[in-house]
Amino acid sequence: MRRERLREEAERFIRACGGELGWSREATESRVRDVREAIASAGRYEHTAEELRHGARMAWRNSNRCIGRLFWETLEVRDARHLDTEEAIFESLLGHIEYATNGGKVRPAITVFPADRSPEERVRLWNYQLIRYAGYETEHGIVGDPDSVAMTNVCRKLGWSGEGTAFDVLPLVVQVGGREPKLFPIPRELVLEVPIAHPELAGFAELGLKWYAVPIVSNMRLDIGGVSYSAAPFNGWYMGTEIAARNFADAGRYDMLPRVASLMGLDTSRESSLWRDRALVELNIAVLHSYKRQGVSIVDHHTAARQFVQFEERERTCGRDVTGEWTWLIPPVSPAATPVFHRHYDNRTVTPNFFYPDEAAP
Ligand code: HEM
Ligand code: NRG
Repeated sequence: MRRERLREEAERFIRACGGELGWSREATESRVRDVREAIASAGRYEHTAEELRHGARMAWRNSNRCIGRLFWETLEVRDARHLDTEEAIFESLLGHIEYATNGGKVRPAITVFPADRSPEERVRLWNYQLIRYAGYETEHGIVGDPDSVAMTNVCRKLGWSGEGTAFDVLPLVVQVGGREPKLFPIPRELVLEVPIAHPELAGFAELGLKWYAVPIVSNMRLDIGGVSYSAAPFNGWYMGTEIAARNFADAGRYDMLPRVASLMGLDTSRESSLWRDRALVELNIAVLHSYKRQGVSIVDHHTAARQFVQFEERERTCGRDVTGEWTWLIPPVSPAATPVFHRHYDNRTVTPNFFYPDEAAP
């Protein structure tokens, strides 16, 4: 980023941070001067631990597509800016998985690795999420998660081979600067998973479905006050629909609706029997039931939507505008039965925020 722009972004962030954290006027202005000087002399500045913590929380608060933002202040920020080897970064990622999983009582967390010095010299995690199932193209179609076929091929080229089940956890691929990426399998005992059963439908467990406990998005770039952190994996807990209505149901993913419908004995010969809709509901019930039964954190879409409205109210009380992307905020099942469907959202991008790898901040 050009110096002038960086200085503006940095000052705006420091002032916002100071305002929200109750710094004195003198403290804020003195910090602004220091940051200005650092940028003028070195072309960059470093966040204090306090700024990093609050900046990451603000980034969550500003994530327009996220319905889970009520809890933004509880985000645990793990400062890993001092790590510069692939091995140390891998160890820290394992620490994140363990901390976040917490035996099922999921804790929202983010681990922040060194800031990007230049586009060529940055830490990159090639995985979309730290835990994700492989997808294999075979003669009989895709085995596993079709969404992971490209990443699975990348891992194979780097020397990895999976067992070939529908639920093989992909290894972590870590790249530092311009070096070759390194591949690290995740120890099995660190990956908490939930076998899916239905509270009433007996045959449901025989579908052999399971999913991992914690979604840890690892391909997004965190931007705070003009400083870019390409490696900053974060997690909360799942909303049931993400797994049941999309990962398991999409025709381009595990495509389970026909099998669930047949297990339920539904008439799939005509669309107007609404067999897809009925199968979807039972799939959602099964996922919520299974996570709850095993003591793994999960939220249903009605509760999440109400929590989101509470977030909007709290933000207004604090004098902040809420931005949001309606098309992502509404859940994929029964959207109009949630309050979010009936509200309007301003989809402006405010920073700090998370961006896709090669997406520029506005
Ligand atoms: C997106 C829920 C925590 C940042 C989403 C989505 C859901 C969701 C349902 C839409 C995902 C999709 O349709 O694929 C939740 C819940 C959380 C949580 C229930 C529980 C605490 C977090 C945390 C962060 C975060 C801790 C960051 C610190 C985001 C971002 C997106 C998102 C950046 C957009 C992802 C994209 O564009 O692909 N969230 N979230 N969320 N969430 Fe959250
Ligand atoms: N839909 C994706 C996960 C995207 C992020 N969702 C969260 N994030 N809940 C999936 O794996 O189904 N989070 O940080 O909690």
